[in-house]
Amino acid sequence: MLTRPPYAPLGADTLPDRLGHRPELTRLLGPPAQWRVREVGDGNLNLVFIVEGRDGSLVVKQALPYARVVGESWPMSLDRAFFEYEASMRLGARDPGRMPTLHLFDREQALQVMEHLTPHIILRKGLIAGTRYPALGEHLGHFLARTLFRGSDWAMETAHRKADLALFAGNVELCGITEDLFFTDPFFDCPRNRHNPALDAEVATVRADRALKLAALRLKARFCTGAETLVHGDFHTGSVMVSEQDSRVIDAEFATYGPMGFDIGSLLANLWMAAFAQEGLSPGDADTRAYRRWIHDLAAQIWRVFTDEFARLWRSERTGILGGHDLFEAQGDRGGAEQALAARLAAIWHDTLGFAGLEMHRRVLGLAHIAEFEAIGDEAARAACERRALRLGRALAVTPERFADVAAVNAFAVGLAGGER
Ligand code: SR1
Ligand code: MG
Repeated sequence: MLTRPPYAPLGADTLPDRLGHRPELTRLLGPPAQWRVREVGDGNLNLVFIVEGRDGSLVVKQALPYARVVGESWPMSLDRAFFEYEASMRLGARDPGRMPTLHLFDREQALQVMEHLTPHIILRKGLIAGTRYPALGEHLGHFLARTLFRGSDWAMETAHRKADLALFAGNVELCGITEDLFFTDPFFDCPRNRHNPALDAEVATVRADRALKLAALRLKARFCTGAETLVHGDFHTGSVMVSEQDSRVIDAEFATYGPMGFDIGSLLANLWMAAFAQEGLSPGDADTRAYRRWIHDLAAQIWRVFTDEFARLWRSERTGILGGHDLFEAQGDRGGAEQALAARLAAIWHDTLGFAGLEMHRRVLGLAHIAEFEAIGDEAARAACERRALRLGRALAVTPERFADVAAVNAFAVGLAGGER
């Protein structure tokens, strides 16, 4: 009987020997003797290798049995590679062309071999560099609408949907990380937290802020109990890769059934934070303000494209458990279905604002910070940007009713940053 080797982490030096017999790689790369391997992972969890061969290049991603950002003291199940694979298949099918092509998944080795996206870079890095991406808003708005709608009770029939819910209920470890890191850690003195020392006063204020903590707990309840759809679960600007014309979504290992607004809020929060960071990265010039405006317009476009596409799908693909055609369209009452759509979008917007507010808190006060703020070398300048993120974040989480649309959030953000558009 052929025994499969037990899990072992790859290294740049061992990868050709370990994977050189797999046709999924040799077919695209050519002979392993000519492979050049670089480890390029800069995320919080996994190993990522770029493998270049005679005939092409590929990416190999492998989970480690611990969280890379902390080290072996934080053991972590390899199952996350399985959930990432399962989620990527679903998200990719719901919005074709937006996820990298997968060539191989090996559950035992917790590894995936996928398309090497080139000349793409991580969106976060593009935002730090001040690059504009003309197609990005449409791509991300569509991706959100299609994945969130098509994975929901409005689109899925009951047996398929329940089986899927049961499958992803197994992603307990990563879901637990989100529950802690997103909704709880930033609001108490958790040893995992870290923050800019110039923010000590703000940290004390946050931890004494009962209204904010109540909002955090309310939103945690939404996240834990609002299993509306299969969400990506970590949909920030580090999970998007971009070239001038293309946008791809990566890293779906945190996927879980959750509220639609979770992915949208995570993304918009990261855009609003990237806009705040501009002032610290290159203070005061007209280009900085113009680029900040571009980011704000991008946030507005994503929401607009999302709502338009969501409405289109609502009208054309609402065939799932919650479809409701018998109650409305079948009785000649299209207005009823439109009223339900408006209510759904209003609920998503409300959730989006709250989750965005908490994402801002955890990226300033929790374990996992963002490169946009970290790249601001001067502590006081960084604190000024982070403080604005905390102020906006609190307003979004505690008083979402103040913000009717993205324009209102953008205007509030501009006001915090000194007013000038
Ligand atoms: C220990 S994992 C920390 C964070 O990194 C991931 O990208 C997620 O955002 C997670 O919360
Ligand atoms: Mg990630």
